[in-house]
Amino acid sequence: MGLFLSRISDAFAAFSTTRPARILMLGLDAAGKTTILYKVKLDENIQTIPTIGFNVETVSPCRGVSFTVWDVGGQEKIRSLWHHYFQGTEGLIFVVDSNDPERINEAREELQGILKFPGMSNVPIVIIANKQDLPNAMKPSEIIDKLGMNELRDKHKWYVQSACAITGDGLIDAMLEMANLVKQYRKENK
Ligand SMILES: Nc1nc2c(ncn2[C@@H]2O[C@H](COP(=O)(O)OP(=O)(O)OP(=O)(O)O)[C@@H](O)[C@H]2O)c(=O)[nH]1
Ligand SMILES: [Mg+2]
Repeated sequence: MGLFLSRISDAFAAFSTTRPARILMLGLDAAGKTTILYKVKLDENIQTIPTIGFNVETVSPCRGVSFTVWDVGGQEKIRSLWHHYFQGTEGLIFVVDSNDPERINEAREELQGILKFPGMSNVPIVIIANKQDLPNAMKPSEIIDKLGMNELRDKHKWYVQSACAITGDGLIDAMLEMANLVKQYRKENK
């Protein structure tokens, strides 16, 4: 079986008989979270406005996989509300604007802050390195380094996926990777 097919069938086995996984999608304002949510849900590019509260949608990125994705606004003044969404989270999608090197340290601090909360201390993480269509976008390897991902290896399974929410490139791969990580997380935390 090809790698792609085997990943899909693993994901299928994880969710076909179980409840949707609760996935929390966070990241700095304008990283592209809401654009990603509706591209995956509707395969449409919607005109977004900054999210003040949250959006929640059930998405099925492939047959047999079902996620309840919570997309919470990332503006600085409302990041203090993020923790209200942590309980029961089985996977964190952290979206980064790869074209915003000035704020990559801020993204790192926010990510590290999230992971300090007890309920989030071992959740699997998929980093979406978004906006790869822009010419100066940082490459995934640079983002791994700047976010300090290698220091998280003891506690978290993680994966970094480059993506463009406008075309949809990389989004399904990110969701399938999340499905596989959630499957392992559920097994280990039964
Ligand atoms: N060029 C490019 N622009 C993108 C991409 N993804 C999102 N955008 C744009 O980035 C802007 C912000 O996107 P949103 O999806 O609203 O960002 P958000 O993370 O939900 O922001 P908050 O709700 O404030 O937390 C919008 O103008 C999007 O069209 C991408 O991959 N490439
Ligand atoms: Mg938003």
